[in-house]
Amino acid sequence: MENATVKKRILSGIQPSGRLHLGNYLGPLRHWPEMIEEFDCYFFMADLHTITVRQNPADLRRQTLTLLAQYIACGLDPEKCVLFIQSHVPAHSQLSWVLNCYTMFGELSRMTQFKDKSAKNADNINAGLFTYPVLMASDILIYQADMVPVGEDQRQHVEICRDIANRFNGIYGDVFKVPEPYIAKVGARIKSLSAPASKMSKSQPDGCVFLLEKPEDIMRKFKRSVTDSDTERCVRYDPEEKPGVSNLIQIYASATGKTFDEIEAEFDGKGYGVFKPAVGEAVVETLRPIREETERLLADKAYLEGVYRAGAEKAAYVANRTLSKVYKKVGFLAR
Ligand code: ATP
Ligand code: LTN
Repeated sequence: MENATVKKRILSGIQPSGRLHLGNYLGPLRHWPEMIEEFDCYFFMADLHTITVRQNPADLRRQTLTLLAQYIACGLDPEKCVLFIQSHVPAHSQLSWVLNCYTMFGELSRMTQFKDKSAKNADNINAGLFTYPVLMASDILIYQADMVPVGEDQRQHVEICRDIANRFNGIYGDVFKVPEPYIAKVGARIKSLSAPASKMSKSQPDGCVFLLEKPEDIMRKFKRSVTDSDTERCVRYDPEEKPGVSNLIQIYASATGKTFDEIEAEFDGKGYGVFKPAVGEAVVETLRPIREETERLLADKAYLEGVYRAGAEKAAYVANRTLSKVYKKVGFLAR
């Protein structure tokens, strides 16, 4: 048995669709390294998902390798978890076709991300954008994952994955493990620094802090960050009345491990002019070792190739077992 140690299995991925930002880091990625000691972990670069929006091929290749280097730089030791590139394991796409036939048009039409992304890409509402959640369900179910650590915006995708798994299991018996989302309490929805009503996202670069950004640029973004127009001007966590300040408190809490109460006490009577650069400094110091290690790893392409080749092999072994079981259940004749 490949999973003789009854460790629970964790799986997650991020699209190599651009530069990794502080939301991606503080939401899901920061929590992954803690998991590799205790669980059987699979983390991948979701390149298949990325082409639902048109990409420049050379950029996509570079971004995929950079994302792998960043995974490792954040603490994902390839000796302790499986790191791979989604398109290197064809079983994801193969399962996805099967699960497309067990997913309803109506349920895909209701997905928030589909509605948002089709509004943003009105000239390219392709079928891949529509069936994106089925591919994501396949990513998860093919590894029989127990838990999926993601940011809050991915909760609905894990829910539909559970629905698809339950539907399939209802017809064919217990083929798939039904996964749980794992969404951190602090940091699961980091907001834009320039528009704290919306989530931090690479499509709004001025309010977005990128992991590989220079310290001076990060500091500038924090110093200019939008705080709230209330007269109180104090550092207090209140997401309704003070969304800008509350977002900075969340970021500071995630970067330093301090509680909201400790942060309020630390900046009591000090005002935003002291608070904003302090958050910037904390982020710069958190990201510095990650940036330096990413740059070092990117200079060693042979090492990175070795990591993703070995990862694909381990991942494919597990994935193909589930795929064979599914093919058998639905009635495909064995070769
Ligand atoms: P886009 O900018 O196109 O919306 P993205 O930045 O959200 O993309 P994804 O690849 O979709 O990037 O997300 C990768 C992971 O980061 C997911 O688990 C997602 O939930 C999480 N994530 C993304 N943005 C944030 C955010 N602002 N706060 C917390 N987690 C986030
Ligand atoms: N849709 C995810 C990326 C993703 C993913 C997955 C996350 C693709 N497949 C499987 C967890 C499990 C996103 O972050 N946009």
